[in-house]
Amino acid sequence: MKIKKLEIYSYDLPVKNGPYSMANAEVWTLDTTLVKITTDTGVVGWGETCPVGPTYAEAHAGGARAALIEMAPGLIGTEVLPLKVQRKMTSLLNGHNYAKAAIDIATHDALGKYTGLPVADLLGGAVTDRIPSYFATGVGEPDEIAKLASEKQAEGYPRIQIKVGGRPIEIDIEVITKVWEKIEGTGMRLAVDGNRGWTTRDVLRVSRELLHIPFIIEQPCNTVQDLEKIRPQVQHAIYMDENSVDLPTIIQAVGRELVDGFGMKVTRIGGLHPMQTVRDICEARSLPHTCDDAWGGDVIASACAHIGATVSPRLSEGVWLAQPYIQGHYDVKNPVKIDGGYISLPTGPGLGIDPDEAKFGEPVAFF
Ligand code: 0XW
Ligand code: MG
Repeated sequence: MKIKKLEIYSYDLPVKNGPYSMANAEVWTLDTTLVKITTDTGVVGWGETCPVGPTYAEAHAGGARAALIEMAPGLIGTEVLPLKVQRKMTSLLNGHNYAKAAIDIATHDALGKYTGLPVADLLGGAVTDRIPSYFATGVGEPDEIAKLASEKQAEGYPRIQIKVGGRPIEIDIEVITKVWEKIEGTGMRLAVDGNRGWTTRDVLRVSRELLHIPFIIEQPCNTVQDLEKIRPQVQHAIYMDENSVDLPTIIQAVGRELVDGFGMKVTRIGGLHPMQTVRDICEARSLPHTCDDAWGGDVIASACAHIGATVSPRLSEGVWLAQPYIQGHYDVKNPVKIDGGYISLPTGPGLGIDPDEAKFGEPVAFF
């Protein structure tokens, strides 16, 4: 089975109750990019990539489409097999993993539909059909975030991630303290995510003053060098998120014991094929990790659910979906959503969803 046609769509995803704020980014609306590949067998596959605005990572929506347009002509005729498609993409464009992810996801979807297998089976096999999620708050006032934490705990979420950074550190210390007062003893796990916004000085102070609270610190500072500097000085576990841009960086971080886990995004690493490698490296070293969306709709959400379902339960930090923050679904019959803090694995071959492509209008480019 070979790629016969490739269509690229741009779609404005409506964000509910915006803006969603992080230390270095505010999300009001989202420009997502969808890819549809049609094969010479008639089977189609869908992929998606949705950078969280232009300042969250080294990625933006226009860049995703430009990279896809660069690669598309060379991809026509490629066999619909994940490794072959990845190697072909490498031969056509250096870097731009977040754009390559959309093609990789569409490849898995088409291959699953062709073989009759769910994507989770192509990735080694699901260990659950009820995947834990986690709720991520925005940067907010301490009382407001503590109330939200209580509500999400009552809803059934096994984990909460609170956002910090970009404001006086005293407020961040207060928010962590107040959230813990609400969830202590409930079993809900706590992650504190700086999204690169803290200085190393801030991390040292937070960890020292809140030694009694068992949270993990996610991507507190901007660079790998910052993580190296704080690592021997803090007692809290540290996860890498935005710095884990490619497999060599991850291999180095794991080998040098720089971090205790990862906040991982399927799109940042280049799709489900490299994400599988991340999962296996983490399993070999007993490192917990997430399998996240970088926002987006049902296509990327389903891709994250499928890989998330294959993660060993003791290492699964959950699958984050943008769904609680966005309006509507591409597949209204089988939407991918979080219910009581967990996601049901879509059933059926491939990604298990059937996007209503009328929503996306005319493609912005086709090959
Ligand atoms: C909570 N997330 C997975 C969603 C936002 O895009 C950022 C992110 C994170 O952990 O940084
Ligand atoms: Mg993060």
